[in-house]
Amino acid sequence: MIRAIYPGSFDPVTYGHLDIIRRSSGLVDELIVGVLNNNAKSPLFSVEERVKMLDEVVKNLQNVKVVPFEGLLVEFAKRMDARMIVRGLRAITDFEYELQMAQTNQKLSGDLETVFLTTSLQYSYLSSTTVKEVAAFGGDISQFVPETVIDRIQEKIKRRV
Ligand code: COD
Repeated sequence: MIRAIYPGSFDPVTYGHLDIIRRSSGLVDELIVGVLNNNAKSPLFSVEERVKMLDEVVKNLQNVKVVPFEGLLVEFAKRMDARMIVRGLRAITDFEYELQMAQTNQKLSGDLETVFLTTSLQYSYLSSTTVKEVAAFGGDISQFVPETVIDRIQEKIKRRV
């Protein structure tokens, strides 16, 4: 039985994340999408909101579960009894951070492996940060995020102004 964790901020979930979730869930028995609860990062969405949006968009994937976590990823993986971490790689700029994180997690845990899926070409430019920026300036984000995210992001941005 292979249980993997796909951890992230998902602030908010984008089609790029969803693509990694779909593809990796086909490679393992169970995929846990781990949503970091870390207010130090000042997320646009609370962890409850991020989990809810993810739950809605993965509801058709039978072997995917969305679970919030706090603290170290290696501790979360231990609690979930998972020995594989899934991460997505876009450009070379992701690589340095991802390598450092994978090696740190391996050192801390001893047996946690990180598996990287390269981004699909059509999502290689996409990030939660750019989605928030486009939305803040009134741009169309419908090609970047699932429908459930669009209304919520616009509502948030209106309230922040
Ligand atoms: N195409 C493919 N992959 C993508 C795309 C895209 N368009 N967009 C994002 N991704 C990938 C990212 O590369 C990443 O692998 C994943 O999706 C999630 O992305 P984000 O931005 O939502 O999440 P991050 O990178 O902010 O998540 C960081 C963690 C929460 C995993 C990390 O901070 C963490 O583990 N924190 C817990 C504390 C800890 O253990 N720290 C020590 C580790 S060094």
